[in-house]
Amino acid sequence: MTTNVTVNQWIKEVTELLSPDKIVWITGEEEQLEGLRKTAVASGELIKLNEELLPGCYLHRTRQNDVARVEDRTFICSKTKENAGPTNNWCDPKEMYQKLYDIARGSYRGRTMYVIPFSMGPIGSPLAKVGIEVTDSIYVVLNMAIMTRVGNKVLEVLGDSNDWVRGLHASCDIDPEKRYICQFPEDNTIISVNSAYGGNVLLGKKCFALRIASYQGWKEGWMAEHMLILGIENPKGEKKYVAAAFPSACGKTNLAMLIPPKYLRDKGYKVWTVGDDIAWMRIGQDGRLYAINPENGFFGVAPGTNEKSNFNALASTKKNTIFTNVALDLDTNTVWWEGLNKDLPKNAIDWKGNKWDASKFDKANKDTYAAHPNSRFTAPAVNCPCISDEFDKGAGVPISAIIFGGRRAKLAPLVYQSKNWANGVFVGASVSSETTAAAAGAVGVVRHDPMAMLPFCGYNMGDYFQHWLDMGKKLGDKAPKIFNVNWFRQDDEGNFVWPGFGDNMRVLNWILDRCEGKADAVETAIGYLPRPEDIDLTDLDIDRATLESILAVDKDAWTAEMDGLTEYFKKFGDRLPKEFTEMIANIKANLK
Ligand code: GTP
Ligand code: SPV
Ligand code: MN
Repeated sequence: MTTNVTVNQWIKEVTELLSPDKIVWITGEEEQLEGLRKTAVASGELIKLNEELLPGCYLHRTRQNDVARVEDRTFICSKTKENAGPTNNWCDPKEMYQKLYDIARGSYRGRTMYVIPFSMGPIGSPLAKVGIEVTDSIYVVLNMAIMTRVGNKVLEVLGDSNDWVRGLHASCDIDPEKRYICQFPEDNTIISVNSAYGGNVLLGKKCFALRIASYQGWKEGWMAEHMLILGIENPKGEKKYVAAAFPSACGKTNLAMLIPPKYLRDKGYKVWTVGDDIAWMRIGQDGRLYAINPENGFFGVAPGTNEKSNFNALASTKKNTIFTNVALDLDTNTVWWEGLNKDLPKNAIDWKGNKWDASKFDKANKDTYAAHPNSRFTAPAVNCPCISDEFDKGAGVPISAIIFGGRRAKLAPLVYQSKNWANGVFVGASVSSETTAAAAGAVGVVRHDPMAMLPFCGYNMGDYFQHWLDMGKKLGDKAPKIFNVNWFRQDDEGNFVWPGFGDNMRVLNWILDRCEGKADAVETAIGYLPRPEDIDLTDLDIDRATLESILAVDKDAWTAEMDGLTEYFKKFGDRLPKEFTEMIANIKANLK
């Protein structure tokens, strides 16, 4: 409870709208959360897992129609359609409020309204911001208590301020036809109805920390980005930080927690995780760009996570973790997913709640999978063996390099460096990537996803590109260097060419060396590329010709890519920075 007038007024309004039987304020105390876990287990909302093997861990299954973000039902309700821009669904705020209120009205009847005060960023950090989410789902409360900092302390730092984000979540009937995820950036308000899954309902995450915050950053002169943040410590003990934007399910969590190859570990290289999904970045007093991770946990993709691919992520899930839509191994009362190990469980329940028949498992048929391809773990960041000392400090870490990337079977080389900040902004804006299971819809279709922010930019993306250019002008020669990477090149048989995962450290080292002017490169039409000998291949079984194949710039394919980009950029009309058109013309001329 609080004496904040704006908070109390809003709680009164939503109470009248939703008609809950009871109101419970989330205090942040462990005792209260433990009581909620017990209630959820009793109702079947959560399944308690093996306390010895997975202490404090639970499994939750969502409805089969509610397993991912829903981009076609996500709206930016700014006053004018132009301000939402050509890449967002838009609806007039008045109309949308009315529609959502009609859907949500009375829907908490017979239920409890949980009020969750939460902080994005360490409580009280000058870079942190406060939100309040009301929900009728204990699953949401428990996930928010892992993913954000919740409770009374948040209300204390908020004081009498009106600078907080309103988040209303109502599960309703989980009716996909009435599902809406709506942001009202000018009102600091989010309303989400008829879903109970991840990014649709943990309103601190994509809705606030990206869609609302990107709008705030535009207005206030900072940046909210879909980026991991990691620290690389060299043998001298010096730490450098990089931020990287890849689309959903394209390797942020993996890169953020990577374990360097043995020959680099032996030399003393270490990697520290600051964040795995979202970065808020501001220009610091020394003129450099500083980043914080506004989250407090990881909502990570389960399938493919194993001891070898991502040891640190797996270790993070060994206690106090909530698993969503993975399989339940009845013999051990633990969880399983495709890619965890080779021992398919013999006695398991799949993510749909049915007995799973391992003998019918067919890699090519997702219907036979035990875990949903977008099944996830919600794990506290403190569990991560390589969590950075800086994670919980509010000051942020100085960023040396910004990396963009996507999932491209062809074309995009392993790595290249942009020619300068403005060209780097163009490189980010030109990211295309194959769609993944993180959002409902077709998987594996190449689409434009500028800065990995297509589903998350809370305003006109033309203005967003301009904001990036303006930040570069303010940063001047202190601006991070900008790179592009692609871990996902495939050969003609569909195998990944680059080993990826921990071996991506070899590419990070080239990137950092470039930042310090210590590594060579060749200038090409698209940017600076390493020569094959510039990437350290110690202990790696990859021949030079193979490496050359993913470091080549195919002139015809790149010319076609530039033509596609020209078409795509047309949708931004006069809001498209003029620089971009000039750069495309330049690249095409240089490709000839
Ligand atoms: P969101 O949480 O949706 O934002 O995803 P993310 O960007 O954090 O992706 P994540 O690290 O969870 O990786 C998604 C998938 O990509 C997993 O199946 C990984 O195994 C796979 N992956 C990650 N890094 C690499 C890599 O370097 N090479 C290959 N081939 N696959 C990778
Ligand atoms: C993503 O889709 O980028 C995620 C998962 O990180 S969700 O929280 O569902 O958005
Ligand atoms: Mn994400």
